[in-house]
Amino acid sequence: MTLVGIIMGSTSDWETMRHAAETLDTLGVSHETRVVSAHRTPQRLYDYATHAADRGLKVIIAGAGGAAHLPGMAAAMTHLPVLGVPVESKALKGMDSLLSIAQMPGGIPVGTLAIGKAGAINAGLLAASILAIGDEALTARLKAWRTAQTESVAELPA
Ligand code: RP5
Repeated sequence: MTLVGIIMGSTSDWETMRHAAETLDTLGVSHETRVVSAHRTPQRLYDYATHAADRGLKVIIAGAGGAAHLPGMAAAMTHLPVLGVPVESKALKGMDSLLSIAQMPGGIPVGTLAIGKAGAINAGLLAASILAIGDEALTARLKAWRTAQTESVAELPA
């Protein structure tokens, strides 16, 4: 069963959002990817968000750049946790995306990550942490990933 849905507003977001997918691949978490634009394909967004839980998805990762209402609109239509990734926009370097995704009025939360690649990687890690609550094997893989990261840090700068 697919556990994580990764949605994004445009194919141009994939260069950022692929890091969420690759992180989930590394941790052995099943996921799917879809281009779902809030303003260009609103019906696709409605169908995806309203059926996500019924289809067995547990977490949604939503990335968007310009007009970054996608994560908030998805969150409005599902009770599943939605993790938002602000994609770096051309005009404002992603600050507009960050503020739009983070500043949800109280009532509909979007767990907002950092702008760009770091945010996409952390969205994958956070989705895995959420799923690991009920999954001992995934917990072990997540801990091993962190141990490997720790061991990869050199003691000397050069
Ligand atoms: C948003 O506008 C997308 O999330 C993307 O970040 C941005 C630009 O989209 P394209 O014009 O590259 O399709 O909807």
